[in-house]
Amino acid sequence: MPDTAQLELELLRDIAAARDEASLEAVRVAALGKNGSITALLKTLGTLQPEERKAQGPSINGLKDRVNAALAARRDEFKSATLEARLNTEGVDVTLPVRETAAEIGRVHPITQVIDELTTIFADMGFAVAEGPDIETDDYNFTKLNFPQDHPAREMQDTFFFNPKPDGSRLLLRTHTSPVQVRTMLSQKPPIRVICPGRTYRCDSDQTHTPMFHQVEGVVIDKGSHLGHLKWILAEFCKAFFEVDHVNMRFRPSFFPFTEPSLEVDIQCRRDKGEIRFGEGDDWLEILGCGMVHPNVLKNCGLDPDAYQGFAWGMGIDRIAMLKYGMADLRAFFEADVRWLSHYGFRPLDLPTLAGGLSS
Ligand code: 2U9
Repeated sequence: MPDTAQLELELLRDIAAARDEASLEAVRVAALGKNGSITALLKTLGTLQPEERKAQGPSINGLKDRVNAALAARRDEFKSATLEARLNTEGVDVTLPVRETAAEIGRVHPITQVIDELTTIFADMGFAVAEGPDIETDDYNFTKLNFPQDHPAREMQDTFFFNPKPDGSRLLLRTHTSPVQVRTMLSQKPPIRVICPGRTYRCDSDQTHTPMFHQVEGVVIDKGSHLGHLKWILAEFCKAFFEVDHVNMRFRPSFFPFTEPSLEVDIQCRRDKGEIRFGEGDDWLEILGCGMVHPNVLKNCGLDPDAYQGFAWGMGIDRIAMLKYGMADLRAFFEADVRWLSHYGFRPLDLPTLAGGLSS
């Protein structure tokens, strides 16, 4: 009869002496592995007579169970010690500032911000936003807008044309967002109140012009719309956009093929050490053009000029963004410099609202 009690004593002592998981595993293999001491005893059971097996079986199996239990208990002790060590060394300083997530680090480009601000202001006055393609036909960009065939804007040096098609017609990159209003007037019945912000393109590049720039235009078509409505809308827009209680505006006669009469609008301002203040001062700053929609344009867009009249205006988004937020060079808008964007950009979660402030 094997001395299981002595073997158990030795194994329990080796288990208690194991200092880490690796040495504990060595004890397990020596006892319960393929050539282990307990495995060897279990193998002898099969060779014994039934009576002997009955006597030795419980003692050897009991030894195996107790050694397995001791191994598991020692393993748990190692796990607890490892956890304890980590808890002692890996402290969390809850006083550290919270790390910003990607959505908080990102910045909204000033042009996107200004488009959001414009949309908020005009939506409050009942305007919808209309969009259209950047690539346009000559007809929608020029002809329907009453540009004569020999108008200089139709020249290659002013407009980006695509190669002519076999029938001689040429597509182009829209030079203003006006074709969007043409499409709106052709597809909707008056009353119409839309603004059209978007990208526009002209062959021009210097400190104050880029070949791609942004415009917002607006149009109102109804039976009784007149210049008085236009003046009120523009004054309300300027006050809301420049976040001042009062603005003085000056309307000067001008000429555009698509409006008659046509006007250019200046707002009063004071230039003070590189800063501009609106609603005060002796200076005037041109900010937009406008007018009554030309009867030919109404006709070209399927409307009877004797029944309907409308007014429209247009302004450069990049320019009013520079005025409001004090950027000196237009080209920086399109250089994708993250340092510039982190300085001039806006927090994505601070959405402009009239109640909460447009730019706060
Ligand atoms: C339709 C009828 C009329 C849009 C208008 C202007 C005056 C204007 C310029 C301002 C600065 C463009 O970015 S800029 O160079 N625009 O002065 N735009 S009225 O008139 C329209 C448009 C569409 C069907």
